[in-house]
Amino acid sequence: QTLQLVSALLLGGVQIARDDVVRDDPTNNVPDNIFSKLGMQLHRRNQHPLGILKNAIYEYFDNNYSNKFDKFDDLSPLVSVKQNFDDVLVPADHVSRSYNDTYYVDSQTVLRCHTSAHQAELLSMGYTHFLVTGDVYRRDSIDSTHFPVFHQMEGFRVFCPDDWEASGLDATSYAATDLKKCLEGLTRHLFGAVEMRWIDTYFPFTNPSFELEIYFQGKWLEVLGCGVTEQEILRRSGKQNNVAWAFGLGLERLAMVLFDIPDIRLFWSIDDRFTSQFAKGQLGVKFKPYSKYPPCFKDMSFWINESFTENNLCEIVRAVAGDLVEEVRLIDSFTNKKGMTSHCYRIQYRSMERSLTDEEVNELQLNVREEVQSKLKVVLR
Ligand code: FA5
Ligand code: MG
Repeated sequence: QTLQLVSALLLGGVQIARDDVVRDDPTNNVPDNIFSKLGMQLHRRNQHPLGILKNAIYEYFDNNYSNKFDKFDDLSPLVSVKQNFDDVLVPADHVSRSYNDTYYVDSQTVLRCHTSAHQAELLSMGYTHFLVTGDVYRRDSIDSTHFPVFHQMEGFRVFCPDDWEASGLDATSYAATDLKKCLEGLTRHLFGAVEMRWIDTYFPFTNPSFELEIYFQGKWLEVLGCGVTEQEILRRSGKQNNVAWAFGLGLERLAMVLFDIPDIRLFWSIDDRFTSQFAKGQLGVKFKPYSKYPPCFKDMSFWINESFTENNLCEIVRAVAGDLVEEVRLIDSFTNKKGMTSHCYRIQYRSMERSLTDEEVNELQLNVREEVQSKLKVVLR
């Protein structure tokens, strides 16, 4: 087995070998196609839409806050279960902890599924205003706005009693108001006018919690989660007299809207018809699709079993077809008299760069069918 080293510099000074991340071990579910993305750090490339966006957000914070935000963008994505979940109060039985949702390197180490994994540590190091940008990893569904590796920027701001006492508001309302004002200002800085709306939601680490959605390609697209930090998180780092807000932006989602990028896979393209369209500091240049190659659809039906999950199916399709898969969609489901449930999935293949041949797609589909049968132990119909 070749030892593929990821550059030491690229992972916060930690040298990581493939054997450290991908293992044939039941406590490890990291496939090679995910390992190959580690250390790419698209968000640190000034000519890449994600780097251009990160820099534009930095600019907003630099211009609008006299109290400078400390910036981190090369913290290692390998974090402990404690950092990723416990430190941000994710309950022991929360779905996000499952092997179905998160990539585990071993039982105590994960590929971070959000940049919130760094909140508690930075807080206890004494930082009170900070931005953390990084690649995050999730087992997830497959379509044009979801990818198993994407990028987030975390923002965190701590307030002192002096900040809210003069306002006449209670601490929580003060922080929530400031948070929304900050993010609405950021949205205007990035987009000018854009249709957006706030949705109430739940996160274990904030209360109240909100999501911001932006209208894009005829749909509301969720671009960020945020809220007023749970007091317990502040208390644990000795800040029981403070209040704070936090947000987590999905950088691809914002960049899709800003640059008119229709498919999330394009961020990984090395085709210069993509890369040459973006330049340092140029925010919101509209992407001109160089062509749209025809999609190819393949359906497959099978009887599911108790352990079947859609994320597991998507993982297999990704492992076989890589970026050639555009969408995996459940198109039919029924349960027969014996209580057996059948699912029919439509797999959409399309290359961003060229036309796929029938032979090639048939081969992919054949491999998907074999893998699905042997790994998921389902009965193909
Ligand atoms: C979180 O990850 C929270 N940590 C955000 C947060 C931080 C809330 C601090 C409160 C305080 P969520 O799972 O909703 O939340 O993800 C945040 C954003 O990441 C989403 O709004 C979306 O823009 C983006 N996102 C989520 N999943 C994917 C995916 N598979 N591909 C691309 N972007 C995604
Ligand atoms: Mg969400």
